[in-house]
Amino acid sequence: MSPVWRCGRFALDVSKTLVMGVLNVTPDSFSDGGEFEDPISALERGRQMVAEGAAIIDVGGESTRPGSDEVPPAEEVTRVRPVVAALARDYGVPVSVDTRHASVARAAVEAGASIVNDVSGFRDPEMMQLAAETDAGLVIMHMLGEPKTMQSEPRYTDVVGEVGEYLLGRARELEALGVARERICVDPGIGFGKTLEHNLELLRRLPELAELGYPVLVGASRKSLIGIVLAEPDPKRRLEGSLAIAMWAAAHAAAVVRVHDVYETVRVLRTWSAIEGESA
Ligand code: HH2
Repeated sequence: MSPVWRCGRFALDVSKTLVMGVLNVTPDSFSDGGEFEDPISALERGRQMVAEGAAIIDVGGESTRPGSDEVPPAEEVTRVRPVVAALARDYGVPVSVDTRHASVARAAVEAGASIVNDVSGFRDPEMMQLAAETDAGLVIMHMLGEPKTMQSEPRYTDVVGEVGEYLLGRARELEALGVARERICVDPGIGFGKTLEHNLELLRRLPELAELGYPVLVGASRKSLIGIVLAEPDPKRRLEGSLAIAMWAAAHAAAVVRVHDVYETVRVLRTWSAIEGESA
């Protein structure tokens, strides 16, 4: 039987890597801030990503780039709710809400979101409670500290071991609250309180995270680790690095890749999948 990630009314087949398209309805996201801030351009971008082959659309109303300030939850709700509602109603793909705030997650799920993607890894008890009360899919992401300060000298003894332990611990806590195991997906949080070497090691040893027994999501698209490797300061010029990581992740057991450049990623993964011998 194919592995499944249960997200509300959707049962996603994660035997083949799925593409999650990023839709930031923010003025200040690190690579697409301000581009999709108004609901009309956000919906058009959502429609385009679905047409390009995105299996999930991830809507975010707060930038969590290094150094960012927290957005008041009421403002975040105003940004994400209309976009989540329209995408969920019109496009037939699961919509995910990228938030650290329980009130935002609740409003989004009520508006039709099928996934709660929490970059703070369900560290807020209210988020845990919300997870238990809904049937949404859940992304538990690892982040060391807070966006404001997470990149100031992050330290680990064994980054893969520590990240894996955190993710497993949180998954077990959610399960103890009654969350079905099949609803949980884990994410090492590339760039969230990690140096270049930490990020590369997490990618290199991705199969160890897959061995935790949950689908693994990788979000490295346009991130600064690529900027360092390619000496490319402009996030929009990091496509090749983003594609290389998406392909690496797909080849090393990632269930989902979270990307800005859906069209190119889908085509790379389709080609990869043809080599593997599956129907693309
Ligand atoms: N990365 C970002 C935001 N949300 N969610 C998951 N699960 N994994 C990630 O790696 C991840 C995430 C940061 O990227 P982006 O949304 O493009 O930028 P910003 O936080 O500036 O809006």
